[in-house]
Amino acid sequence: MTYLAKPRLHHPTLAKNRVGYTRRDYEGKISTLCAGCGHDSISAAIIQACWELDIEPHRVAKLSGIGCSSKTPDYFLGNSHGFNTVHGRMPSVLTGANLANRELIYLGVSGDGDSASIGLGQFAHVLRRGVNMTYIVENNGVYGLTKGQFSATADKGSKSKRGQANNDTPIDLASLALVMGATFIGRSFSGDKAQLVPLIRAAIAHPGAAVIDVVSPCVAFNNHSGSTKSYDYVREHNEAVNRLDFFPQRDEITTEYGEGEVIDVRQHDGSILRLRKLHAEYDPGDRVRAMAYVQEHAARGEVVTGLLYVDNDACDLHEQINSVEQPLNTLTAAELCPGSAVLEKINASLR
Ligand SMILES: Cc1ncc(C[n+]2csc(CCOP(=O)(O)OP(=O)(O)O)c2C)c(N)n1
Ligand code: SF4
Ligand SMILES: [Mg+2]
Repeated sequence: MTYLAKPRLHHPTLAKNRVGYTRRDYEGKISTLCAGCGHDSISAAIIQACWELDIEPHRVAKLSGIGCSSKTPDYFLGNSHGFNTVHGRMPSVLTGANLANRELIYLGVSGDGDSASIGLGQFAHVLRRGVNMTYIVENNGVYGLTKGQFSATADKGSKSKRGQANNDTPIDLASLALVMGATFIGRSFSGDKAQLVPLIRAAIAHPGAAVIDVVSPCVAFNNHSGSTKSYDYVREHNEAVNRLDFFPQRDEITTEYGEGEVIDVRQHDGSILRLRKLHAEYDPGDRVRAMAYVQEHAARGEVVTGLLYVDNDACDLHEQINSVEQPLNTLTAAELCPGSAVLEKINASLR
């Protein structure tokens, strides 16, 4: 219950990261979600990833829409900036915040209803604009908060709790992200923390639009047989194409692997994505083949997970529009409004 405050005292022996915080310093309020909801496991993975990355909580801005998934930012990073926006509108608010201050780390949290129905246009545009953020979709195939109606990501033929079949073609958000030009695309499962935490770490470090579609079972409305978003179904049909580990620039890589077992992809900032291939032919650098691969496997009822695509030359919206580097709130009035003479000159150049 949110009115039950978590004890603020920490055991003195709790491990601290390089910026002096314990893992508990990245927690939020006590979750009010149903016990066993996949979304709580994703919150735990976000907490773990931010703690491991030594991020100072006040440098993070977490934004969400409406839904059980969009409530979760209340349950992690209690000392970060937060904005619970309107249903499906998180991407445009995040874009505005990012344009005003590029120094924060932007974390967008959404649901399949929030992103694939009312917010579908916003989802598409924030990706094609290359806004530097980590966009996590907590995908359970239903509108959990409003009692379990099929969402647009529900698979054709999958059954509701009452046995009714879904006749609509599903929207695959990872495939859509590939088409819309996102430069980091992952898919994971809330029940697979070992896969999810490194994906979140790498997505946060990625200097462009990063999306992770996380299948996150709704235990109240979509965890029965006949559902393709249940714990059992995803465990049985999970086709992981690779296993990712992420090493920030400062970390020394100590684990040894035999030749050919892993590929290391060095990023511009010196960090390393270490990929252990589970499917030899899968190349996360090939956007077009990734689309075909994901679709072919979806047609067989398989859920392809892992790092699906990464563009190592990604650039973000600020680079494309050549915007000012300083946060807007640090500029003077004269810099923000250079006066009528300058406006006159701009207008004249457009005539
Ligand atoms: C403008 C508007 N339309 C409809 C609603 C009702 N509504 C609240 S949450 C929701 C869907 C949430 O589904 P999803 O994003 O998948 O989140 P989940 O609860 O499944 O995590 C809807 C339709 C709303 N709050 N605002
Ligand atoms: S209704 Fe579903 S999505 Fe919402 S908290 Fe419960 S299990 Fe999670
Ligand atoms: Mg949902």
